[in-house]
Amino acid sequence: MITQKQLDIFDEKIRAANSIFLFAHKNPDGDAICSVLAMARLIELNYDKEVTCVYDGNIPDNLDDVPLRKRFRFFEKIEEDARVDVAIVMDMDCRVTHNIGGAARFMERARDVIEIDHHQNEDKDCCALCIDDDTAAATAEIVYELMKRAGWQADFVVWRLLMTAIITDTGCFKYVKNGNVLRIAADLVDAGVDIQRTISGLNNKPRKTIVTEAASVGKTEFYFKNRLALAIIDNHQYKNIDGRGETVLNLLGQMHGVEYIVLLKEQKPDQIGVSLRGRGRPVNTVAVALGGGGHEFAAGAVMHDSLENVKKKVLDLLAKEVRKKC
Ligand SMILES: [Mn+2]
Repeated sequence: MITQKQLDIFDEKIRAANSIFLFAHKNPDGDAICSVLAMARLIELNYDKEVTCVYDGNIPDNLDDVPLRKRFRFFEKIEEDARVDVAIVMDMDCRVTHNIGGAARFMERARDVIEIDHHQNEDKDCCALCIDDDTAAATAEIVYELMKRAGWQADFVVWRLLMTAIITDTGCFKYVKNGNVLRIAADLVDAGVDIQRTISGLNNKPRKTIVTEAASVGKTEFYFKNRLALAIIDNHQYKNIDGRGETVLNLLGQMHGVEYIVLLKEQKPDQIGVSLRGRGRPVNTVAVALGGGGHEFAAGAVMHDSLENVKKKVLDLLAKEVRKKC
C-alpha cells in the first residue's frame, strides 16, 4: 500500500529535479526494463521533465520491440560528467548497490535516490524514499498503483509497457501472489491492451538462439533416477544466446519426473553461470552455497572455475538435497 507521505515525497523530489535518471538492475529483465520505461513516460507526461534511462549488462533480444526500447541507454554511452539530481532505481532485487553494475557511478552522484521494487530493499540507507511491496508480483504492479494513487495521466505506451512487464515477471500469469496483478491486467485489457499480441511480441528471439538452446536440451544429462536434469551451454554456444537460456529451463521444466533443473553456461573458459530451478523443491540454499542467491524455486550463481569443476560441485550439493527428500 502506497502512503500519502510516500506520494508527497516522490512529488516533491521530482518537482525539484532538473535531471532525473532511472535505473534497472544489471542485465535487466522484462519487468525491470518496462517498469523503468513506463515510469519515464509517466514522469514526462505528468511533470514535463527530462529523464534518462540507464542500464548495465545486456538486454534480452526478445525485448527489442517493446515501446521506447531505444530510450534505454548503456551506461558507457552516457556523458561521463552528466548531472543527476534524482536517481530512481527499480526492480533491483534487494541490493541496490550490488545490482546496479557500472551504472552506479551516475546513481552515486544523485542528490536523492528513490527506490521502487517488489523485493524488500536491504540498502535503505542510501535512499531518500523506498516504495517496496513484496506482495506485488512485478515492479510494474507498484508503478500502476503509484500512477492510480497519484492520479497521473497515462497513455497506451504506458499501458503496453506495464502489461509486458507483468507478463514477463508472472510467466504469463503463472506466478501471481494474489489477485491484484490480475485485476490490473484486467484494467489494462479494458484500456485496449491485447494480451496475445503482447506475448507474441515477446516471441521474437533470433533463430540462432532457439537452435542453440534446443541443441543444449538435446544433450541434457539426467541424474538421480531422472529427478535432476543438467544442460550445458558451452563457451562456443554462449555467444548465440542472450545470456539467459530461459528456453532450456522452460523445456526441461516440462519434463515428467524432473524436480531439479540445472543449466551451466560457460560465459568464459573460467566463468560459469549456474541457473537452478526446482519444481516444488527449494534450490536457493544450493545457490547460496555456490556464492549466489535468488528465489526459493529459481536461483543461480556465477562461479569462477572450470566447467568440469563447477558441474561436480553443483552435483555434489544437489545430491544432498535429493537425498534429503527421499
Ligand atoms: Mn521484477
